[in-house]
Amino acid sequence: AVAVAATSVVVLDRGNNTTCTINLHGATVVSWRVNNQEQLFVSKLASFDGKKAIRGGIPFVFPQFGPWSFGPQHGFARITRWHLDRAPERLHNGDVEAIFSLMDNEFTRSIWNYQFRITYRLILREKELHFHIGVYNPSKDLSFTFNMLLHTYLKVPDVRRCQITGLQGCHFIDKTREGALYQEGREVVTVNEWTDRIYQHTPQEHVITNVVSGRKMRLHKYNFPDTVIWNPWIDRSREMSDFGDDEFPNMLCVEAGNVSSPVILLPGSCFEASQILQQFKCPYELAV
Ligand code: TA6
Repeated sequence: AVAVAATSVVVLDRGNNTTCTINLHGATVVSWRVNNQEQLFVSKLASFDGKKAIRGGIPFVFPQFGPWSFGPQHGFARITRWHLDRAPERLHNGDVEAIFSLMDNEFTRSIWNYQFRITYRLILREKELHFHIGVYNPSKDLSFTFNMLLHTYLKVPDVRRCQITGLQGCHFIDKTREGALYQEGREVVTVNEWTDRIYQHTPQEHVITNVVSGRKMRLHKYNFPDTVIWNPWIDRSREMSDFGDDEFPNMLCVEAGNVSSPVILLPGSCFEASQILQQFKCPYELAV
């Protein structure tokens, strides 16, 4: 137990070069390797000093998405130390599972005075990473509302070659155009400029093409009705001290969350949401 208390990093190792690494700071997944290929982007300038969110991987956004008059942008979960409830263990089917939790503490209550408990279960499968989240309200009489989002930074060879499906017809808030509301007309969305959009009530599945080693990434989500697409491009890259000026071509944020309408959690109730990331080759792709 002492060893665990000392460490900040938990590794799930499924064997044959399939691993997942979580930093207890923000329960941030900082690495997911499939056949020893890294699937996630982490900036070379990311800070791991526990003072700010890790720039990359999959930060856990809760209870607020975006600017917050009560506290830090994107809430406190991604800058708070989580607890390892269950160390990595192999399941009967060969998957590896670990369970993390975060509950209210002096720091969170100083910002947002509600009791809560989040359980975060990660399961590493052969070419998949599963995220199961439960948010529980232990209060006898107080409800609270929250946003929640997995801020996934995908690693890509060149973002200009990526296509994102599953957004056509959805309305989106465009933060590059003063938050105006538009409707997506394209069957596949591409990113060729600063992009910062909150797509609302999106389908449960997106496919992102041309991720690492030219493969595709399927993002399946449950109870996460919205999808944020973000790439800072060159000018906003320069505004971030923990993001290299030349890094924007190699990342694409596709973020499943509850953003456009906060979740209302009644006393004694629980909210569950999950995401599955699955890396796959095009079925008709020639075996190279
Ligand atoms: O998810 C997109 C976004 O809301 C962008 O507006 C940008 O601010 C990004 O999050 C990163 O935010 P951060 O607080 O991590 O710098």
